[in-house]
Amino acid sequence: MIRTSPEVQSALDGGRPVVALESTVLAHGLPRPRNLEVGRALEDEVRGGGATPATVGIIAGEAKVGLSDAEVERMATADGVLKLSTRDLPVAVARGSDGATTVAATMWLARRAGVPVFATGGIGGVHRGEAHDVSADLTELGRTPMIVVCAGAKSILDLPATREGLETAGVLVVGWGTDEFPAFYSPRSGLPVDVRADGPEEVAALWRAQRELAIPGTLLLCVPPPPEQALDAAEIDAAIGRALRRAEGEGVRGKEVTPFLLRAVAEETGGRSLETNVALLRNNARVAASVAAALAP
Ligand code: PSU
Ligand code: MN
Repeated sequence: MIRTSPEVQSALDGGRPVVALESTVLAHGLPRPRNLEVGRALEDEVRGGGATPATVGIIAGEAKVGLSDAEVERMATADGVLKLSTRDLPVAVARGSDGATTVAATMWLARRAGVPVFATGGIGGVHRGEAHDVSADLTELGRTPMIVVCAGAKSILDLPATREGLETAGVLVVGWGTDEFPAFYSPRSGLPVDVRADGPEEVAALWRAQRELAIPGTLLLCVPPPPEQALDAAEIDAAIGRALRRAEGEGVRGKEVTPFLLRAVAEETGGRSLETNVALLRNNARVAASVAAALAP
């Protein structure tokens, strides 16, 4: 049911480092045509770090770990690509549809293909407001042993509640050279990580211990956005406030909320949040490649 590309399979068989990448950020999280450029750039960053990229997605009902360049292009340009969390994977498979995988669904497929390291932008979490909109990313992070490299959770979310949700789910939250949980567009949230790691070897040691103890949850490696590209916390907060009011005014619900807010925040910051988003995605792909290399025998 899950097809691993020959290039990815040969890297795995040879014990060489592989980094999984998600496709929802391409299909639904970034505007065209930037999304395709970023999809390719992330693969290049992984290769530059000496690892093999494995972009994950569903093409015509087939779950793939390691999309070809033409398939990455299809994710970024085709109309009607579904946004799939883990629960939605059977729908795309049964109907023969194209689907982009969120953090949760990417983890599900990458894990089963034997890829332990995954780079993304920000994880889903608890949305602000009283709607009890909680991303299924949190559930998946609690039950799938992987190293997920991210810039924390997007500040469009309720960050204190998301941080608590990670704890309840049993996720080990590790700060990459920081003691603070990053806030995606800016490096600081005022919330703590569980442990700090300075360099890939320290991450690898934590991962090995976690595996030896057979703890099911994720090691969530939280990397602050590159300082030159980070946005001022007050400025981004104001932009998010305006974006949230627009979402409420337009009655946006369910899986549309995250893509809508990402778009609205980019508009409200005159495109600057988009540059931050791209910079941290690339940075996370580089960090993930270094961690995958440290795990390779
Ligand atoms: N982070 C980004 N851009 C994105 C997402 C995260 O920088 O597009 C996506 C991820 O795929 C994540 C999803 O899993 O948003 C969360 O969506 P939801 O809140 O509907 O669970
Ligand atoms: Mn949601």
